[in-house]
Amino acid sequence: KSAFEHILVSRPRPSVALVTLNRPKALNALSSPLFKELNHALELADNDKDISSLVLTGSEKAFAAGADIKEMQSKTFSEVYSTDFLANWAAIKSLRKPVIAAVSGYALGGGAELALMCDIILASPTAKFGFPEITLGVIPGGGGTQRLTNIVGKSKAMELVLTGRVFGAEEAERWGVVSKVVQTEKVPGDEHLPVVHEALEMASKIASFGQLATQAGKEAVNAALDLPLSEGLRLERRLFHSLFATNDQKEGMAAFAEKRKPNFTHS
Ligand code: CO8
Repeated sequence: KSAFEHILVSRPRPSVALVTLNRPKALNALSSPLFKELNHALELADNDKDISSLVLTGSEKAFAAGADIKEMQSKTFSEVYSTDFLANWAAIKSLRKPVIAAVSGYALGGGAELALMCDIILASPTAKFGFPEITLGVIPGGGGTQRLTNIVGKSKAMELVLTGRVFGAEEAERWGVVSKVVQTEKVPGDEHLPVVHEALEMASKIASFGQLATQAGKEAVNAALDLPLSEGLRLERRLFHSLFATNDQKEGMAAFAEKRKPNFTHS
């Protein structure tokens, strides 16, 4: 367990870091002090050779109910503009290692945006996503209008951003916002919520492969959202080529030929 005030950090599986947002009294509302800790913890994990993948979660009731409205309430334009407020709340998207969001309960506003910055989202059937910023006289500011639109298309994104309507796990899965809804039966012998358990299992699976290949896979998929197809295909092919310079490619293919398990060394 960690010495942080607003988050908990643990290593419940070999090579897997679990980061838990922990402001229960405010439904994990996202504040500047919380992000200071979160960014620090994420950077440590990203630079730790013994960590291969991460899981980010909240509580059963709330992944995060948005940015801390009480912190934002009295801010002025000159303050938010001159400090580029929110810019350093997006550090998670620069991580090289895969991050899985395990969402239970509210993921609203900045909470939904934080989940969308992760690489994979798993949801419990209780998950409630939404962009209620419009009800507060603002709009999403953490990438919601861009990342949501990339996933669900213009009409649905407009509806969600302009009405603030909350949507559940089932719709989120149907639209591709989440990759899977995890049922709520407790896993015997596991202290975690089922959705967190499943995310840890997935993170362990990812951690069983070579870090260089998982990093390249993440880089290539992310490029699909940014680059024209021809450039994305070229980047993918170059990354594919580059992996032939790694020991893990030699080991992975030798293990297949010799009908044994590979022993990846992340080199
Ligand atoms: N900010 C600050 N405090 C909050 C927030 C929040 N976003 N959400 C909940 N809380 C606090 C409540 O004020 C309350 O505190 P207190 O006990 O001191 O009054 C406590 O958490 C419990 O909340 P409720 O009593 O309201 O609990 P309910 O179960 O009745 O309701 C809801 C739960 C529906 C989630 C309700 O709390 C709610 O509507 N919260 C606000 C949701 C919201 O509007 N979120 C969007 C915020 S704007 C935003 O996120 C901008 C994005 C910026 C980009 C970020 C990039 C990562």
